[in-house]
Amino acid sequence: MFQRILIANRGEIALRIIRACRELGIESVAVFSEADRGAHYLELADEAWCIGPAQATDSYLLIKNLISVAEIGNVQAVHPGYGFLAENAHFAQVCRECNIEFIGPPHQAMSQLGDKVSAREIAMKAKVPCVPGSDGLIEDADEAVRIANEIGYPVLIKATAGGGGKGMRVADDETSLRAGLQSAAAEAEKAFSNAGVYLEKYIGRPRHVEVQIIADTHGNVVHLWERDCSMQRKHQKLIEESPAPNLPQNVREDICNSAVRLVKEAGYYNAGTVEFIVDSDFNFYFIEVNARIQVEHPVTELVTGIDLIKQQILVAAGEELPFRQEDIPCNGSAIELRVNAEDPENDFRGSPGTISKLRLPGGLGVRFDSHVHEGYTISPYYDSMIGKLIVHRPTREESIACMKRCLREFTVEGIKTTLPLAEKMFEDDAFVAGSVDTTYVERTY
Ligand code: MV4
Repeated sequence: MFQRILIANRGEIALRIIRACRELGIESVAVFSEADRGAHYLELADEAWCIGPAQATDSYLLIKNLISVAEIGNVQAVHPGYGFLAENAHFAQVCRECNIEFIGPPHQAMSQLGDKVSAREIAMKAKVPCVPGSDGLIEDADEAVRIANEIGYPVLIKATAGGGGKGMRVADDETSLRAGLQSAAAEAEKAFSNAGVYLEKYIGRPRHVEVQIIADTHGNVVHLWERDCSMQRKHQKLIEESPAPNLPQNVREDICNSAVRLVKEAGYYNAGTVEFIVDSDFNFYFIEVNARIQVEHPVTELVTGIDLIKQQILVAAGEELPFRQEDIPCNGSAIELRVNAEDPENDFRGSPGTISKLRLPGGLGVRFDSHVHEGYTISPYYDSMIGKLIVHRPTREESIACMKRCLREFTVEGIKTTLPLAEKMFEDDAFVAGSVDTTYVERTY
């Protein structure tokens, strides 16, 4: 087992990993940029090292500084959290070459699944339903037009090195397809240094259902049920929940078992999420794999009772999973609300600043994962999420009632937050009915 772990991240996920280490009796080495100096969560780590200025490319993304801390901090493993270097296969490789265990998937599987076209090929081999589309990258526009005529418009042009919606274009006819191919390839080249694009039939108004997976290095792979993340705006999730509302049990099991088959086929291990879209007839289609722990992992921890960060560390240390698929329940209903320092009245513009007053909700089934405190200054250098409010109750109705009670108790002053929008969302009839799709928030709010 590891004696010391470097946490190559910041904020609420760094605190989350510090807590898991503490409970496992593992020392934690935290890092901070000048913008995060003095944040209270750093005091909970055994050590905290400054790795550079606020700019992420000179601190949290700077591999050589992170590896330097790993060396002088004498750690045996590094946990990347999410964002920053969590899905950077080069970082995973550098860690392993420096004899530091990377708490995450093997870099080969990370690269293979990070490439959307090769992920589709693996999915098809594993008999996981994929959206009808091109068989690999699009080599020329005429080929694209032929494929689009076969699968029918509208079609979606996607960047193979993209993800999370970046570099996607919808085309309704041949003209917009030819134009879309040019602009998507140019954007992909600029954003990912990889202009490769592929085609998929556009599934209108899909739900976003993702499956939590964890696999060890002994061939054991289990799913930890699904999360519905359809309440999102411009690919930024606002609310996530488990189980997915109004999804028939047989569909749930098919989606979750498909995710297990895909991960097995890819030779993947550690935690990961297999993302699907689901149409109004409950047909589900594989979209992409997120080869990291995700922001919304607490939703799954609450319905399964499994500490995912601890399991990641144990798997990275070579332990076998301590549970089998039949041991994993999905108890009750968990709903997570992301709380962002953004102004919903101003197109969700970031609202950095100092929190002058903070009153947190509590009570049975209430969890608030956050690094902030009264007097904390939200930096403009990093993402705007200040915390996640997660509630877990026996039924979805009770969870919604509990969330609404928490929102009445929750007070944040000194910055604008998305809390006023949250109150409206939890009152929203379509949301309460569990019938929203991924376009709902943008169409309604
Ligand atoms: C799609 C789709 C419709 N049809 N693929 C968005 C980014 C990545 N998660 C995949 N995404 C989508 N792929 C086909 N063939 C609709 C989306 C999509 C979406 C998917 C999941 C969650 C939120 C979304 C928001 C807009 C579009």
